[in-house]
Amino acid sequence: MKELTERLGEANTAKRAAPVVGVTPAGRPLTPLLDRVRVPSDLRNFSIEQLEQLAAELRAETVHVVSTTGGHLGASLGVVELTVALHAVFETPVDKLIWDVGHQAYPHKILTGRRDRIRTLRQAGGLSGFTRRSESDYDPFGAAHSSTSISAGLGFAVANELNGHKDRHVVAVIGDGAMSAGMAYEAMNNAGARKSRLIVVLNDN
Ligand SMILES: Cc1ncc(C[n+]2csc(CCOP(=O)(O)OP(=O)(O)O)c2C)c(N)n1
Ligand SMILES: [Mg+2]
Repeated sequence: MKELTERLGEANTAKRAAPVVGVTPAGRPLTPLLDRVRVPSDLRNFSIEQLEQLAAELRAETVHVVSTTGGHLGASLGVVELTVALHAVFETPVDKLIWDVGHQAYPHKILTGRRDRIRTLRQAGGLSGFTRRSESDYDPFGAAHSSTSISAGLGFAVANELNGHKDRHVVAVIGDGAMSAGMAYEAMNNAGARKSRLIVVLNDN
């Protein structure tokens, strides 16, 4: 994980042209790298350049999907690179990744075995517009209500402590809006007092 983190740091400072995504005559994005990813372990040996290209394809696919289903487009677009990076660095689903609310999880769903059903998003009988435990092992916590991710993550972190899983990670991703709620502060207080092994990403968009 350390090595990849360093490589991601280098990528941040590298000056390269933004990746370009082609389209088919029917207007569908051309996604050669995304087509190779069914689950996150498929992208973990990609180079930084490939991960950047993958993110561009994932963004194009998300826009194409939401243009037919509707839904929380902006929140998902804002976490495309973050989604790729988290799944590349952490060993999901053993490491737990918790999206606050879950309305920004469309790219996460595309990368976690649900791309074949992604055009059923928010349709009757289709994929949920939020994370949902019954849908995937990669959704450890279902929400739709905001500001619960830190306390949920703390629950997983304490479970790891009790089970002796010292090397497992728990990551909660929470937005600036969700972070303004009392529940999030209560959870931070609780996690801080316990000195729990928990990573919280503030998505200050
Ligand atoms: C308890 C609760 N109140 C209100 C909502 C409606 N809601 C859904 S997303 C959202 C905004 C979240 O903003 P932020 O956390 O900054 O995430 P962003 O969309 O900016 O990524 C709100 C208020 C909700 N899901 N749950
Ligand atoms: Mg926000």
